Amino acid sequence: MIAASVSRAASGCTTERVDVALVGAGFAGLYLLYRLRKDGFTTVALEEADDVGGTWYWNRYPGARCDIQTIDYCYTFDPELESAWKWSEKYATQPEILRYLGFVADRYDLRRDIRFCTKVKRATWDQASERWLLTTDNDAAVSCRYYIMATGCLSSPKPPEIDGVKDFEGEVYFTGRWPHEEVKFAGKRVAVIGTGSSGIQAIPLIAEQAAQLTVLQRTPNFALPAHNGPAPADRVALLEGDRAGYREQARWSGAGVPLQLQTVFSWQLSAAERLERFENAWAAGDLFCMLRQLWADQGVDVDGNALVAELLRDKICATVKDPEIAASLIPYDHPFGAKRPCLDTNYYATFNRPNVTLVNLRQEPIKSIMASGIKTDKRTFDVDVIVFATGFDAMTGAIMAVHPIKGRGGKSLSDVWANGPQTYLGLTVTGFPNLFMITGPGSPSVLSNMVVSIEQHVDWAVNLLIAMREAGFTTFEATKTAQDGWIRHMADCSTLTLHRLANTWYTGANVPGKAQGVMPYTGGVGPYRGICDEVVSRGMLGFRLAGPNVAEQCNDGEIVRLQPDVRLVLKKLEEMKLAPIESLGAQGARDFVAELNADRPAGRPVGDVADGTLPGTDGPLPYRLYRPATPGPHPIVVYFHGGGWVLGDQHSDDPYCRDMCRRSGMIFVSIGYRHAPEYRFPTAAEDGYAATRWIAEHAAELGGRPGSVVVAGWSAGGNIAAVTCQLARDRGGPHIAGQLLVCPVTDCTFDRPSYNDNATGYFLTRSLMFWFWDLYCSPADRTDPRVSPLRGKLAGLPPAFVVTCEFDPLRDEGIAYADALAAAGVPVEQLKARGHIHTSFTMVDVVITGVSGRVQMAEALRRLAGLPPERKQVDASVRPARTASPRKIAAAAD
Ligand code: N01
Repeated sequence: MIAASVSRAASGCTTERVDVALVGAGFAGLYLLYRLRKDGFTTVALEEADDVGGTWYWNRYPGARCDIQTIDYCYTFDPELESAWKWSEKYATQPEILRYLGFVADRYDLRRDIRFCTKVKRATWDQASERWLLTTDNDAAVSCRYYIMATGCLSSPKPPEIDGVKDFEGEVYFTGRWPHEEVKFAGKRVAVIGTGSSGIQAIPLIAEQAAQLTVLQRTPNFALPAHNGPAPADRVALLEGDRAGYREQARWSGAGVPLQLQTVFSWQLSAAERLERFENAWAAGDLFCMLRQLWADQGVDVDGNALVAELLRDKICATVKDPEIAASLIPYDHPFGAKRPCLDTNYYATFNRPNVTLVNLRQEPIKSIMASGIKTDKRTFDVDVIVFATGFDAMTGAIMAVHPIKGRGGKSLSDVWANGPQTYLGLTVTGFPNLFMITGPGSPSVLSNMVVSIEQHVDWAVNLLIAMREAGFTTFEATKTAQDGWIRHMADCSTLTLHRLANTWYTGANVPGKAQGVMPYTGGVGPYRGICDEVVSRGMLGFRLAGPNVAEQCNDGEIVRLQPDVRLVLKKLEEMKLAPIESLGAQGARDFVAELNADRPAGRPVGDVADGTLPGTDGPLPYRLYRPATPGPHPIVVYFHGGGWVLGDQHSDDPYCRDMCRRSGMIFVSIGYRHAPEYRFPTAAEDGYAATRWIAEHAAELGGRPGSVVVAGWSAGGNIAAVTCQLARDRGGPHIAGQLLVCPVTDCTFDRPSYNDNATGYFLTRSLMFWFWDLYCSPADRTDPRVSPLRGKLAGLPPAFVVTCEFDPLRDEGIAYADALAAAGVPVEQLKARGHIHTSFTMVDVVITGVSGRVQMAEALRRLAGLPPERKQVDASVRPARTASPRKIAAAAD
């Protein structure tokens, strides 16, 4: 039992002065109190409820449980606490979690610093004293140096937005504010509005008691069975075998639970293998298994996701006996996982009960609530009880709506966030000095095991306060540059997942009029932790620190300028401590690249892949042809692979060629041109031209559309493509309809800024480019347009689409070539890819943020070939028959 709470509200109007005041006594508030006290800060916690528990205090509705396994959903800061508490079930009930939080509060004697039944009415930053002044509803004000919101993400229930709630004469309950006394449903007619996690947990239990239950569903949600019971033995054994290691793995994982990521893609599995994986995850009764462990593309790609969604739909059909009810319960409007899925116990089977009615509000919306019940536009339901399971003003509601927060210059947080929340790291806000939010918008929070995120945030924040105290600083504030950078990084991260494709509380779409955008950090718990650590190791990058007797410190800047997945790739490469490629010799470098390529994700299926040879100037040249699955003839793209004229072959850009073939609906022919140092300049260029000529002349034999070809190439291949266009113009053909140049080499000088700015650290280095040039071309030949096409005549060349990447040594020469083409009257489009590196677009299914660039390239290829715009082709085999609406989502995903 939780001990009786003690409020120690000060009497009269005295102002309590503390180092830190915090709001909330849930998981975050309790751990904050523990840490702050341990580290010598005077602290007070203000809590509206009369006891600890936070969300677990308020959400007492029947069936409320956690849906992350409880051995993971608990504090890890004190191993003794871990051994002092034993969970009774795999998913603990709300009363057990509340008992646990009471136990923690007692164990560390935290209640003496909590003022219960205290609501903060206003928080104001006082510039003169550099302190926050809090006024409360029980007269006792607080003056604090630091103010911390530990108010949770799902604490502010959202009004139901239905007319007439006040007219209802029966009982009304909100799942998010459930009474402490038992609610009796026996013999009553009950209506539940809302089928999110709360509704889905409560509905089966209410149905067991009520005389009649009417479930009013606006949007169906995906739910899977919890299969609750004892914690799974294998998981417990893992934890107990190496508790510290297990916890550490969780801290660096994607979602705060130590699970291995899947590396196999859906298209590498047969339907039977996919089904087996799905059934195993279904049997495991674990959200994360279903969300992350089936196949690698399920969370990032609409097609991979549609496969899971369809299997889940089959389960609903198999459980619900009435096909019409089953059809209403099946979600079609969002990818699985884009909206928070639910764990249930007998949810779908509940709709087989004779006392349960499902009302599909999409077919008959609620018109109003009346004295006797609920009126839809087709019927009236007389009920005794209405349960609103209508959710929360999530992420920002508890921070903004609860009380005005006025920062520097009297600016209010709700004004500053009127167009959506803006934070640095999800922890701080520019203009609001000395304010922390634990799991604020921009933190991994609700997309993670909350307790893991909370412990990280609290440790990071308190460690900052300690470091400031030691250095004599008394204020911190995020800079605008840092915050703007974080907002950009958040937007980049949101393209890594499918959350942006659903209308949910993650995006603010559940609250009418709320600004919309993905609010939690989608880049993962481990990467987030690494970024926070980097902020510290780079001298509190993005923070202005000041104090009365010390010089102000501000290392301004953006913490992440790379695309999030590019950053991870580079970190992995850094950890591998590879020798510079140029130190390996030509053969060693080729072996190394072959080894790297062997480990990369296999490219996706296309209609047909055929290897062949074509006659070059001095003998046969190998090629690989990729044909789309659609009926031909298709226009042909002659493709030149990357590799600095030294590395690679006709297979080495296989995933890129497959992807572009699928997206553009065009044949790709990748040419095995000869390489340096065995064949130096101008062999590669002449091979490229000869191959293009032969393919153009034999287009029909290859199944292609005769008349003209498009050329494309990446890196040195981009160089060959550009040169081929100049040679074709000057040598009387073939006719080239357009050129796609991806990060091309266009010039022999190394003095453009990108060569220095990006000289090292972004995979392709300045020194590697020196080596490539040396092997391919002697200095005397380097200004020849057949290797430096920027120095050639540019008028009369085919239209071009030129792609450059921000963190590529070759960036500026690519831009220079595009600009020079335009100046010469050639139609040119440019894609300047922010945050990308030289290899971003060819690392298919590794650099997910490269997809939108390849979509643009494919569209450009179609334009260049004179084809109408078309959405990407998707295999019939992976397009489930029932999913009509996900097509819309697929289009949005592109
Ligand atoms: O809220 P929700 P929730 N008329 O927003 C419907 C966590 N949680 O409290 O989708 C009719 O998900 C609304 O319909 P629609 C978990 O993270 C965890 O259930 O907007 N219907 C939706 O069906 C969860 O995701 C656990 O069309 C209206 C429902 O109400 C989050 O809390 C347990 C309506 C709201 O669903 C929120 O869950 C419980 C209207 N005017 C919650 N307005 C665990 O297991 C809203 N709806 C740990």
